[in-house]
Order: sequence, then structure tokens, then C-alpha cells
Amino acid sequence: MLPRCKKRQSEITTWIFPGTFPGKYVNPLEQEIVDNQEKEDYNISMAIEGSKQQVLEFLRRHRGEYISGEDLSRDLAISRTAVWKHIQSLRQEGYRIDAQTRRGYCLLATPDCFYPEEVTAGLETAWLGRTLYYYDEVGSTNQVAKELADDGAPEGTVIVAECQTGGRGRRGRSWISPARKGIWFSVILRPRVAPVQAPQLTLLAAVAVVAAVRERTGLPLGIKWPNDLLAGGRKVCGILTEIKAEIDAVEYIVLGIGLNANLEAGDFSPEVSPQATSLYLELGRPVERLPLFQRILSCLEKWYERWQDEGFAPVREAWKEASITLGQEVRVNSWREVFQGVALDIDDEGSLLVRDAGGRIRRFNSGEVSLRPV
Ligand code: BT5
Repeated sequence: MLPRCKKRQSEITTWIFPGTFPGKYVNPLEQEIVDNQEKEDYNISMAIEGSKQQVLEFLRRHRGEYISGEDLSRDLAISRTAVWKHIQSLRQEGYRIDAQTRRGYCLLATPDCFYPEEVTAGLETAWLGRTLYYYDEVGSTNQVAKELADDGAPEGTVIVAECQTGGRGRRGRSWISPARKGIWFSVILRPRVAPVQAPQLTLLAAVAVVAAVRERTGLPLGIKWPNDLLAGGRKVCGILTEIKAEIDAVEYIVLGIGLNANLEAGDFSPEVSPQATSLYLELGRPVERLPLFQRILSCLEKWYERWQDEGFAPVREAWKEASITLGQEVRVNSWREVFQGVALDIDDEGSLLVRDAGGRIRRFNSGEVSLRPV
């Protein structure tokens, strides 16, 4: 009898990696497998995957050293042919493994992608990202996150994709998410707050990404209220916060973050291109996505815990430091009206305060801001 036996889609690699190695790879979005043959095939493929992960873990522990096939085979209790097959398969996934007669195998480099075992290997968080769903390609990580959250996925669950075919922005807009060039992911959070406080998480996420990017690359990003991060005046990151709530309590929040890491000018559509950029384009060199992603998760966890302990005030301070909105002439397009004036401040809730030429001050808790009014 198989506990939690689920089907794994063949064209999409979907892994849940529940913490400690070797983990178990299942796809809970798929229906139960009922067919016995399928169960057996599934079990075999999971066992193969598991022993491949063990080979990788072994090589990782002895990074830079040569390990003989014989040692691997003995320690992991698998045949030498199986070791060789796993090495081949790992190489296909982008691992650089040298093989020398008489010396054995040596792990030289790991690929810059978000395989769960790679993310987990260097992750410094306590709970955020410890349940991780990885997709080589998916429609939208926010969409998957909402389905998982509806199914009861725990707080801190992260869904990451190398490529999104239907990446989404706000108000039904689309988000360009080409393969292996960006950091496209969503986080499920279950804060015990009232729905009116949910927009604060957008600002919190912005602060966390700014900190992580600065730490890893030295590049200062500016925050345009509420959800854009800019570099050199162009958008490098967007945040999509979605919420499911009762009148007085949040059930869950999905925080979707899209960061343009190594996109080139040609990756953007002609309409988006004049307003968009990437870390690569700003720095003039590619960035390693994996350590940056791990750092973002750490910063998010740190800021989220601080927000829960101390409230919005510290986030507000950090946000104001990185803001490029305050003090500027802005045009705010909210669902009710278009309002022009000077952005004065954000308040204790994270709402933007704007004063028009006549001295009227308006408060916005959502909307679009353009910095140069037209
Ligand atoms: C956003 O919306 O900025 C939120 C973007 C959130 C994307 C993440 S990726 C992971 C997660 N899964 C999802 O499906 N979404 C989230 P908004 O403020 O509405 O901006 C959207 C607009 O930005 C588009 O209409 C384009 O003009 C522009 N745009 C599209 N792709 C872009 C990109 N890669 N870089 C910069 N600008 C882009």
C-alpha cells in the first residue's frame, strides 16, 4: 500500500522536496495513481531518482576530490553501471563531472538552476522554501501556488520555475518570463492579519529583494510604489500579491516575484523593452541566479518574521530608504480616479499619500504610479 502515491507528469519535472535528503518527489497537483502497473513504474522511477540524488550528494560532500566508482557503488549499495548511468544523467542536467580512469569521478561545477537539491543545499532559511516545488516550465507560479494553498500547503511553500508560459502581472497583464534567465517564483504565506494589512507584504517583498540584490551584486535598486523595482529608471522586478480572505482574516497570501536576472534586450517585447531592464544589462555581466534566489528567500524570511514581531514600522523605514517615489511628481491611476500630485509619504498601513496642486491630500492603498505625469 503506497502512502501519498501520486502521478508525476512526464513533460514537467515537478518535485516537492520536504526538507531533508533524500526527500520524496511527488506532485500533489496530480490525481492519485490507481493503476498497479503505473504505481510500480512510478516507484521504480522514484527509486532511481533517489539513488541518483545520493550519488550527487556523495560527490557534493567530496567536492573537488576524485571518488572511485567502486567506492560510490559500495557506499551507496548500487552497481557500478548504475553509478555510471547516474553520472551521465547528472551531466545531462548540467552538472560538470570529470571522469578519469583509475581516479574516478569529481564534481567540478553545479548548474545555475533551481533544482530543489541545489536550492536546499545552500539555503539558510528555517522554514521559507523548505517545501519547494520546482518546474522546468509552468503557466504561472502564482496560479500553482493558489491551487496548492487551496489544498492546504503550509506557510513558506515556494514554487519556482525556470520558465513561465503564462506569467502574470496585475490586472490581467502578462509577465515575460523566458527560460533560465530570470527568477520567477511564488511564496505561500498565512499571516494572522486583517486583509487590509495584506498590501504591506508587497512593500515587504520589495525591501527584501532590494537587500538581497544589493548584497549579492552591489546594485542599488529603487522601489516605485507599490510593486516595481527599478534599475537605471527601468523595471527589473515586479511583484504580484494575491490574497484569499474572509472579511476579517486572511486565509493565505501568494507573493509572486519576477526578477529579471540575465535577460538580454532581445528577450523583451518591443512594447516592454523601453521600460524594462535586467541585472545583466545593468551590471554588464551575468549574475548567478541560484545564490541570489537563496539570498532573496533568506531576506524574505527575515523581513517577514520582523514584520510579525514588530509590525510595519521597520519595513516602512527600509522601504522609504529605497523609495524613488517619495518627493516626486506622480500620477496615480487607481480604480476610482486618476490623481496627480507630489508623493509625500507612505503611512502606517503602507498606503501612498499624494498631495495635489490645491493642497488636497489623497491616500491610496492600491493603484499604478507613473513618475512623470503626462
Ligand atoms: C507586475 O505586474 O509587475 C507583477 C509581475 C509579477 C511576476 C511574477 S513572476 C512569478 C509570479 N508568477 C506570475 O505569474 N507572476 C509572478 P504589473 O505591475 O501589472 O506589470 C506588468 C507590466 O510590466 C506588463 O504589462 C509589461 O508592460 C511589463 N513587463 C512584462 N514583463 C516584464 C518583465 N519581464 N520585465 C519588466 N517589465 C515587464
